[in-house]
Amino acid sequence: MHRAVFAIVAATAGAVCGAAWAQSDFELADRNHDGKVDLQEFIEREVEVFYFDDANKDGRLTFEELSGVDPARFHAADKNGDGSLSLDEFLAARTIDFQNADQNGDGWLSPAEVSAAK
Ligand SMILES: [Ca+2]
Ligand SMILES: [Ca+2]
Ligand SMILES: [Ca+2]
Repeated sequence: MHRAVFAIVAATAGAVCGAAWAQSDFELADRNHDGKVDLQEFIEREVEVFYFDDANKDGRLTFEELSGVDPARFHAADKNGDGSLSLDEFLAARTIDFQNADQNGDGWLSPAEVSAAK
C-alpha cells in the first residue's frame, strides 16, 4: 500500500528541504526504538520539525525560515508558488525524501540508509 502512495508522490516532484539528518534525529524519530524509522514515524517527526522551524508561527515555512535549504528544492516543494511551504507541501516533499532514502524499498529507514542520504 505504501508503494502505491510513494509512486504517486514521487511522480509529482523532486526531493526538497535538504536538511540533513543527524544521528540524534534518527533516534528522535524512531519512537518505538526498533532501530528503524517507518514513514509514519518519519512524518510525525517532520511535523515537529515544521513547527520548530516556523519561527514566526504563521503555519508556513519561508525560504528564510528553512536556513540552508537548496533554492531549487524549496521551489519544487512550493506547489502553489506562494513563496512559502504549507504543512502539506512540506510533508509531501519530505515523503519523497523518505522514499529516496529507503534504498532497499522495504518501507523503513535504517540508520545506514539515513546516513547514506546525507
Ligand atoms: Ca521505529
Ligand atoms: Ca513561518
Ligand atoms: Ca506554497
